[in-house]
Amino acid sequence: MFESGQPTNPTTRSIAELGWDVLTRDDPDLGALLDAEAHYQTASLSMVASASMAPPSVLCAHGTVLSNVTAEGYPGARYHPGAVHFDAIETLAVERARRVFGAEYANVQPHSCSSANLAVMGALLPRGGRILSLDLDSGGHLTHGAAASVSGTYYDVAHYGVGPDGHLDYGAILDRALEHRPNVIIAGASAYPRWMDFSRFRAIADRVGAYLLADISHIAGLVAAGLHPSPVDYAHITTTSTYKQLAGPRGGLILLGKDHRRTAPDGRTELWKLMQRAVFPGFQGTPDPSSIAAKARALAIVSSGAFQATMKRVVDNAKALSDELVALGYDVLTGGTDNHMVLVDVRSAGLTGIVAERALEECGILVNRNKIPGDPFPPAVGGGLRFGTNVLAQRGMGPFEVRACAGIIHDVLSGIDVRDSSHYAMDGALRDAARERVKVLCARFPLQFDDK
Ligand code: DSN
Repeated sequence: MFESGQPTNPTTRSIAELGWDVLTRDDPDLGALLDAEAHYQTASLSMVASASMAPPSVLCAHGTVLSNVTAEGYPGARYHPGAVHFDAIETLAVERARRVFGAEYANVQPHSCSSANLAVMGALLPRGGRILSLDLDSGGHLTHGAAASVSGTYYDVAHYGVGPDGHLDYGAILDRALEHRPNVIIAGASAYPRWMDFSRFRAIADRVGAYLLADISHIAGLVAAGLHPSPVDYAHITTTSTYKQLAGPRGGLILLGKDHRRTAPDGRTELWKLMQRAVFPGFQGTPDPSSIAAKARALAIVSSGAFQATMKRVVDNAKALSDELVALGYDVLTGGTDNHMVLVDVRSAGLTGIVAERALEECGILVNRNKIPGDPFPPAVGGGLRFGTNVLAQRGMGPFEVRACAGIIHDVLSGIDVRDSSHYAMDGALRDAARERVKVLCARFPLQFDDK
């Protein structure tokens, strides 16, 4: 496997160091692209709400010899030999996930939160079973029963939306639940800037005899830091992705709280056992050991005081961004935010989501277009923009810098010449000035790509 002259018994550390040299030597094209990506991330202001920057030790844990381990099953009950160290690593990840979220049970094997959600639904619902979830235009997620997702074709899905003020209306959700009689209610969003009241969701679920699934992918860091109420003891099952606010690898978790021993729909199996089987062998074969090691590392970082401070800055920054955008005349949905996310209806500024997204990207600011409640545009265009403050906070920026970002964003969006719903023109001087301001901010708050 190693070139002659290279160590024959390398330590993990030397494999990591050797790996980069071998890659750039043997595949300079790929090496150059990876280098270019690192520079691009350093020089861009990422305000994509689902993004975070994985710390170097998480990236390191993800790129190790564990990639060579094949081990279906769970620790102590594998279908392949040679899992002694991987067993210990998966056990560590499970223990850390349980501790971070105060959970009774954790499954760290899902390849993503999408797979976790599908495993949960597949285990709890019969074919054609009924789901009630937030609709896509109101901030829901594809895997919560959207028509384009397998979850929307296998199950009978009804949606709740948001009220005229953009907030969830729990009375209306109860009415929808009484009407649709779902087997599973999903509380979760990918574009909702306010707290979710999981206790009220649970009361609604209990009223109609449904299981409650909370998908906290976007807010998992805030939940872990105690800055958003936790669903773990309200929902029967909680899922999350690990690469968003947890700043870990691509992957998912399934967490169970006080209902972990409650019986599943068959009336016999305990929920935690159902989840074990649902992930493996139900929806996945071999787990990804590298990803599980990186989850273990990310969850250790999530337990630290530094992570808590970052999450506080995430929320402070989002509030500052929202206030500044409102002051600049933008239509901020719900008038503000409780989490890391700010949603703006850009139509009143004479824009569409795609035009605004592309104009900002041209200047080094990454924000994604989003559907908004009552949106007349298709998803590829969108009437809204979704901002997030995870990465700005990770870079060490605070409200002062975030207000500066809002100023650059406003100068770009108010300076472009909009041609139609998808096209615009930008003056070169405007672009150069914005890029220079982005460059200066990014240089003052660099991303950390080493362990110093
Ligand atoms: N769900 C998508 C988002 O919120 O951006 C990506 O995971």
